[in-house]
Amino acid sequence: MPKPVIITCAPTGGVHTPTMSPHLPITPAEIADASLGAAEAGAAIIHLHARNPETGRPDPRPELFAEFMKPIADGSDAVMNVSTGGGLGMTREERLRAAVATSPEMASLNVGSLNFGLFPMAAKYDDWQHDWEPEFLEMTRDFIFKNTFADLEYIVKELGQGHGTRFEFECYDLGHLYNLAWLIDQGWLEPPYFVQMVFGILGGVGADLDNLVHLHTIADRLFGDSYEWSVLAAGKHQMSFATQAAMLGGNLRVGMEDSLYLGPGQLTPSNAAQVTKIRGIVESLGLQVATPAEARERLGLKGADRVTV
Ligand code: KMH
Ligand code: ZN
Repeated sequence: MPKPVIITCAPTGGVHTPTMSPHLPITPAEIADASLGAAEAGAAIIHLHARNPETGRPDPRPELFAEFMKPIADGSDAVMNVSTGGGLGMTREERLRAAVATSPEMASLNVGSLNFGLFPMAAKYDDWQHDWEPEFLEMTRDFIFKNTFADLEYIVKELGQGHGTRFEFECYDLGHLYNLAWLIDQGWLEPPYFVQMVFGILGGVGADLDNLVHLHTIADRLFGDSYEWSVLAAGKHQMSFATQAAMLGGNLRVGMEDSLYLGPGQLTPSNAAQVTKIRGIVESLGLQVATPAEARERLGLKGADRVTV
């Protein structure tokens, strides 16, 4: 029997900006509603970022996370996964603040440095809601998303060993799988490892099915049966890559962090709509969707009762 598919939903992220969609969750109340809707639709894991409620800019303040994590915990049993990627341009300390404050079951860990080019999106809009939006996107023309070995060691020790938090290892290219293997070799991590393969970021590996198959082959070789794998693809590739991951026996991530669309040219009205769509595809393939309890067991999570909300 194939394993049930673990759906992660990332409802807002730090990539898109408010001008791009009127449906992008911004305030803590909106992020809480979006998360609860996604959980209700079938997401077992919710990958969380915060935004400034007035401007929509990615914001590291733990008090903002607390404002949506409490209602999510009260209203669902979904696993909360706190981003340590934050918003491009934040310091390492800023990126870690919310996870250190909340001690979550899961946190993202970006397993290598890369160019992270958002600037092509700036050309698509000319009537911005906020001045920071085009500046933020243009800044990425000369920006490296820094995740050095020192950063990785720091985060793994601080959050993993310090808080019992387990990681969504975000791998944007083949070398990142080897970076993760190196971290494991140091004895700093315990299996199972949850590898999130990321396709279609300008600076990372392209959204090409051959790449997905190759990364999966190499991950199998490096991590054997000690890992669970999941796939996300940015923009128009989101649904097709999520579908391909499910067909190949993997897990998947959707959400407005990675795509604002439900179909070609159609802005998604909500995160729940994306989860509902991919759930329908998964079930039509004869596969089941994992519950949060199943995800917790398979990923070896410490339990929602050990999160500070
Ligand atoms: N939007 C993803 C491609 C993080 O939060 O740590 C990047 C991401 C990073 O999810
Ligand atoms: Zn994220």
